[in-house]
Amino acid sequence: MRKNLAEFVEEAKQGKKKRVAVAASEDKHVLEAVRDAIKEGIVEAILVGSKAETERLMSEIGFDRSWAELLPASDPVEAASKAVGLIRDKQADVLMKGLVQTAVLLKAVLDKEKGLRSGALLSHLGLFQSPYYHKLFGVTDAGMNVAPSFEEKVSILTNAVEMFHKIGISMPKVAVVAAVETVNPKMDATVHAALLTQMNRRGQIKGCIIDGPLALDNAVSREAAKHKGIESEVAGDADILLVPDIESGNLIYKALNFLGGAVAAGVILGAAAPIVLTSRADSEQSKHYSIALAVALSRTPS
Ligand code: COD
Repeated sequence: MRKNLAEFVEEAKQGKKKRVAVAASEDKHVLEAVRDAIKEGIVEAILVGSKAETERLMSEIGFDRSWAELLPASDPVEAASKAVGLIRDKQADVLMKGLVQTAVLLKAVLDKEKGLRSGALLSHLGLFQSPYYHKLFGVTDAGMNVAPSFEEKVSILTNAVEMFHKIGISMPKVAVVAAVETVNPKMDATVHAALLTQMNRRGQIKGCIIDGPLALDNAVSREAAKHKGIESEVAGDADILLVPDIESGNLIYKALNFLGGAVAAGVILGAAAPIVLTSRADSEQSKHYSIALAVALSRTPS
């Protein structure tokens, strides 16, 4: 059971280097994270973006120009398209978001002809390390699917469970979180949670243990669950929190980072290659861990 995201860095050091293509590389935190990953021997990098600004930032942070390949792009849209192209042409293994809006990068990824669709729904997962929890846990989807339908939640959950299998958790516990822990027909999130739980019990969704609806406190604290009289294998020991929508997910994500002393690695799952997707405000450390996680995932293709 992993407790620290740094374990992915140590593991990545043991294997073969992967190539990262950065879309819109003119971002200081992103360049610092890539610089560190290069120094550690985890990755090689192709930096796609404004050449002048990327070179200026590289010299500011002690990132030797000879350590990475630079591919000029005139704006973030072109940078996203070129970086995606590098993955499609198998010149890179991992895509990373730089100074480009999430939606712009994701549109390039979803492009029907030139994108990285695999047939699956793409979704975001933030893998968190919190000082108040006994193991790493995932929050999904806090970054891509805005208001997922029930069917889309099944796909988001499947992506997350497959990712946990890849990182060595064979039977992850999934808490489908909502505002309350009882089913209220007026709250779709609670109805969806109950359906997912029953589908899991009947063997329609395998490879994980699902319980929900659970309020966030019941999902992460056995005491809180006991207090409410909830008997659940998942309560207090969840590996994955499946959230109702991007708003609730993003609020959990930011609250953990800015008020909860947590750090996260963020990736998009379900595409032809892992995509490092952290928010601009995330720390250099978070971007660094995200690269290491993406490297781990690219070593174990589905
Ligand atoms: N997986 C696979 N295919 C998808 C997905 C997905 N998650 N989302 C859309 N598609 C396909 C659709 O089936 C369709 O064929 C095509 O892509 C376009 O679909 P639209 O019109 O619904 O999607 P877009 O291009 O308008 O928007 C897709 C985004 C991912 C850009 C959009 O959902 C978005 O802006 N998400 C939020 C991103 C964001 O701002 N995150 C920051 C929060 S931190």
